[in-house]
Amino acid sequence: MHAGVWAALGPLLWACGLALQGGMLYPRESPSRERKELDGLWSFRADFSENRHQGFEQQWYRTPLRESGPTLDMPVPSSFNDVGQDRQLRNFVGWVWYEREVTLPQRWTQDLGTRVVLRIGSAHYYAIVWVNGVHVAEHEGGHLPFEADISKLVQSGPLSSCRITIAINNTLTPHTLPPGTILHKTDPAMYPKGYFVQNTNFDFFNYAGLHRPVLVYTTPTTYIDDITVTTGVDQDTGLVDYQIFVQGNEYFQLEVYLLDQEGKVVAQGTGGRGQLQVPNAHLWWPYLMHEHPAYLYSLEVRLTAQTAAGAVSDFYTLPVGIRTVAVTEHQFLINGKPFYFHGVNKHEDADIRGKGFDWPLLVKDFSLLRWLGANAFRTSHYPYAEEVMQLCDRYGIVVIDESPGVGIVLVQSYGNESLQHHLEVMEELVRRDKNHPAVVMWSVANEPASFLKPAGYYFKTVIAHTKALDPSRPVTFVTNTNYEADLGAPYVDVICVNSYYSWYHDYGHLEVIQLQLATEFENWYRTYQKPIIQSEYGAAAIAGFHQDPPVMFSEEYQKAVLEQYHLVLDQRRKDYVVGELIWNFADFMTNQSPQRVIGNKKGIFTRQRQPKAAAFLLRERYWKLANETMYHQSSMKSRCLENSPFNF
Ligand code: GCB
Repeated sequence: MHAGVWAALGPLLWACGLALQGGMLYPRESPSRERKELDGLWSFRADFSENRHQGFEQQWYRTPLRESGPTLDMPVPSSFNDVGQDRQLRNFVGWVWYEREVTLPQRWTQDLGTRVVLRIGSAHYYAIVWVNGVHVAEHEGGHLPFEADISKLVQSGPLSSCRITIAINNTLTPHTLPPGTILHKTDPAMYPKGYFVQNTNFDFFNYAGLHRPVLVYTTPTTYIDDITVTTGVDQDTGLVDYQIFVQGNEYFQLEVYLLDQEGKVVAQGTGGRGQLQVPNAHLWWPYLMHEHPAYLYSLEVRLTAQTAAGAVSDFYTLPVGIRTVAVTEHQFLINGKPFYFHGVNKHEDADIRGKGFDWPLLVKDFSLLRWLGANAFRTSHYPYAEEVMQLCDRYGIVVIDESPGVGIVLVQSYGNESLQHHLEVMEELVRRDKNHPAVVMWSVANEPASFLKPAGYYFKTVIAHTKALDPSRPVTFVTNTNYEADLGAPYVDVICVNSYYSWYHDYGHLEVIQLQLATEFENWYRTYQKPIIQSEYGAAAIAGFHQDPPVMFSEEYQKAVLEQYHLVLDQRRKDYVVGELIWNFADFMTNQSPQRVIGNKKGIFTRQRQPKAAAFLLRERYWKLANETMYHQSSMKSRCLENSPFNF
């Protein structure tokens, strides 16, 4: 590795091999738990020094950031890239520093029976955290939450305020997920001193910063650390298997109540592990598959323990959807019924905020999904915010939950170091998302070079590990490799395949699509006898560009490509094709290149979420599919027809 890469990474390397500890329950308020959100303006500085290391050399975490130099106001959550006018900051690679002073309620800092936890929803890519200058956490990976117990620090003095400093490095190396490389260009006739670039093999902008909510929350010192729920169905009875982990005390009692949406207790149990049986259970059904989709029960967990200081209670309520998932040779089953994915691939991406979490944007996106008649999406190409997953549970939008394993194309990225990290990321992802009924499949990677020799062992291991972590869900990875060359395909449960006929080759020749797609489907199915999802297809269209007969980049061409795909999908969905996910829901930002026009324009909505012509085409198709393939209940059918914007 070039010395400069080490300089750019710095302490990134300290943390390789950190073991996973504890649960990662979403912080919810309860009679025993409080939370304080730290959204808003933070102080910020990018370390532009040549080795990107001045912040560590001068220990910027020791004193308020404003004392070591000028700072900017930086909104959280947000990417730092697009909020200012500075081109250098937009493209910055290296360490940036965030800081925020927080005043905590007095009880949190004085009651030694209270545990105070700092939680960071996501910090892309590598983060180091200090509280009042004391190192409390490090985390690798930009899309999953991490926490630090800061009770001792905030309860040690008379002050109820604390200073949180977070240093974040967005550098990607062959061993990060996603991987990347740093290239130093040293020809003095061509490049200024210190010039380097971050290369990646994925097609979205490497936004960075504090992308998701940061908060401080409390629990008692004896607390519910983790809950795992899996569900089953036996005739009309719903089965809810639960396992609860407690920290802080060996002696405790647990009571568990399952409440329906009216607040009525429908089942109860005691102890850390058990099965609840729910007669005449309301199942969790996907949107458009049932007249009451997305039914959620509430699992109330009550912990009591005796401590030296007296009795302690902790309460946590988890939403639970009762449903089953299964895969046959040619079907994907939810609650025993064939499910056809008609949906989208998304990105966490928008103007100004980049990958920053934003409630209005989230609600808009779900409005559009429902308008479209989409019943599913894939979290291409990394785990999305927890709040997104919660809305999927509530609205019945089925999720293929993807890891950040995108752009794994270098041989170095198939070595042991990368593999170990990939396994850890899958652990973190499963730990975070295992209880979401909306999540029906894990995707361990997108378009890796799965034909390279080490890819077979690599994917066999990652997929087996994921199945061991969660035997209740199928596992896939998304390929664009030829069916004969793909070394990962034997291990997946569902073949997810991307293709761009008449876009990346045979430009403008719409007449090749049907033949090429049909041949591809047949080859995959003949070789593996597994259900297939068309996990990406599409064409770019610049909103407002019109050309008839269709020409690439016009709205008409985008529509025409989709229509050709749909003809083949309509034949094969009767056999073994179990889904179609358009690339992409909305236009999104990418690196600059002559192939991209201020980002990738394959959205059926613009980046501002306005429809292109293809959105109306897909809307018509998805509602039609919903009416054809839904669970055949006559009342459901009439209801769907009523709500459908079309009259079939
Ligand atoms: C793909 C990738 C996706 C790209 C897309 C494209 O196969 O999975 O990340 O954005 O193609 O538009 O080229």
